[in-house]
Amino acid sequence: MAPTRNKKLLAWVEEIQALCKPDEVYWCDGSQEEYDRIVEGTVRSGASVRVNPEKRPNSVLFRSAPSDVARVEVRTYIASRKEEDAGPTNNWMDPDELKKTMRVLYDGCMRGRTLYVIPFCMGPIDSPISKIGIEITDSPYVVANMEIVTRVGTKVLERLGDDGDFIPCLHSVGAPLEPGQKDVPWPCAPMEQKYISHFPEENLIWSYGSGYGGNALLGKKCLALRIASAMAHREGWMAEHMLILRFTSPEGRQYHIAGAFPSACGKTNLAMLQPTIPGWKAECIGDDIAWMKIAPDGSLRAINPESGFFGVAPGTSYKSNPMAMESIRENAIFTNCVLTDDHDIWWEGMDEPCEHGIDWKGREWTPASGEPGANPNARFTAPCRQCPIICPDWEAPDGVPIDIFLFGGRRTHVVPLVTEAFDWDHGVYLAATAASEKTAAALDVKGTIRRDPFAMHPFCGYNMADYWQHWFTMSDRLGGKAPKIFYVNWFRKNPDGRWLWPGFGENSRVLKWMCERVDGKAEAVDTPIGRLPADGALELEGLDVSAEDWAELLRVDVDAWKAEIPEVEEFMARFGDRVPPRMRTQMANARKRLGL
Ligand code: O2Y
Ligand code: MN
Repeated sequence: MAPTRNKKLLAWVEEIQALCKPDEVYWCDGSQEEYDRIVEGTVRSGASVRVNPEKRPNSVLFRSAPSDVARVEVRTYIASRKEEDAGPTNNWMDPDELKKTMRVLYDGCMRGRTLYVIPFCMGPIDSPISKIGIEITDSPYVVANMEIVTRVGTKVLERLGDDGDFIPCLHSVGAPLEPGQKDVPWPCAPMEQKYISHFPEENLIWSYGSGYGGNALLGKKCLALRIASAMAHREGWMAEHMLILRFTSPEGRQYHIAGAFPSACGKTNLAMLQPTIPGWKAECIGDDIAWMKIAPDGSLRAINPESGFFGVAPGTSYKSNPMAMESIRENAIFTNCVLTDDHDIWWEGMDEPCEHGIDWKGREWTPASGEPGANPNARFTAPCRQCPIICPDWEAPDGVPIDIFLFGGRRTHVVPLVTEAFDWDHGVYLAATAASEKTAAALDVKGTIRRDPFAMHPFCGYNMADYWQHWFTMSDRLGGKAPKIFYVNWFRKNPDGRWLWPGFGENSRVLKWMCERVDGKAEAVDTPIGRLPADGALELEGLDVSAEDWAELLRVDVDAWKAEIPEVEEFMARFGDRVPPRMRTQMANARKRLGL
């Protein structure tokens, strides 16, 4: 029997059951017993392998189909009534047409499978900022992951009550089973049948054909960013692709920083930063998404809507991110990693080499195999509570007050280590023109540099130009309580291709300068692109960075910036007359300051 009397929910589950025709329906209660049972089921069916419990208790490894390893942006749709409301950065389809196409696919798609109903809450159960979603899926992998990255089960149905509203999220791997047909370890549909569809005007998500990450764990990118960004635009709050961290000075002053970086740019590493500067402390609140609302006192308060990390595995090590490594010591799900001979997991960039194992495609692997053992977008899923530096307030229902917005990207040239925006509008321009070099998180992005405004290019559920206007409007409402805006680039190289900045814990030096700027305690100099640290203002003591490298890290190559202007303007032109007048003013100011 269904564990709810919520009429909308009961009617929706009945409708989807009739459409998808599963063998059975299961309502998730979110208990540990349930998680263990579902994971054990995947081990027994051959969908996952248990990791050596003596090394990593209660953890499993999944290997996906080789064609289903990342978000697929070409198959991701924003289906608003008018095409211009989706804007040029989104794939658009008419909602009726898209539903017609997808209904045919959904018809009978869960035959031979169980339909799981996952009631989930994005944000702490007791937070006024949180939202409830219900994911229907036929994938036990999705159930197990959702139980880590969101709050699931009975407590959510209690908050929902008999009349509460929720965001329906329908997911199927798109691989029905004929009677007697044996399942494969990772069922999914061919690329041309995959659809990751969003209906922002009716707060609805339909995903079909992929079982992987952002395509399938619908609370994450689909709800908490694409649908939530459209809701936030309508309702006057913010849903952002941002980490949240607390940075505390030796005197005990707390600063809260929200930072947006494109996928796979070291966001999780920064969220779990261990400062090298004496006396400063960093605590993680979230590594991927921030929801922010203006509080009655006028401050902007942020929550992490998630309860778990879904981090990029390759490159994560005790050297690059010891806190992430500690977070995955137990109760973790691994996807597309190497299984070592002693049944632990491994990936490229881990501290110790691996001499032999089974690769992410299930084949014997050695370093001589000529291919990476782990997929470049291999992932770990682990509860936030397992991070040793999780902030004691990470689940505070009213969130934390944001002092600083940080934007950035991976740029080997041109962009200095840190730039402070002249003011909010200039900060919006810097964030809107942010760019990064290509990553592995999305399968289908071509070219080496991609403009990724606010790191929201793949995740803004409406016209990006209207999103910029929303940022301008928010500053009018925040007034003097608006956070300061900075832009960072940890990845600059010298002409010989050597990294100039050590990064990792040393990034704390840059954060300290920002905090001191907030308090008016550190000097900056004006340049044509923004304010940069004045000589001696950013603490470098004890750091092995030569004077020459430091000068290069902060060098403003006016000619290189000038050279980017036509491409920036071309990018902006794609949005036609939706570009906000305040953005046009910023574009004109940028030209003028460069002497164009
Ligand atoms: O490949 C995927 O489906 C996951 S993408 C992802 C996962 C966690 C955090 N961020 C991202 C992203 O693409 O920004
Ligand atoms: Mn992300």
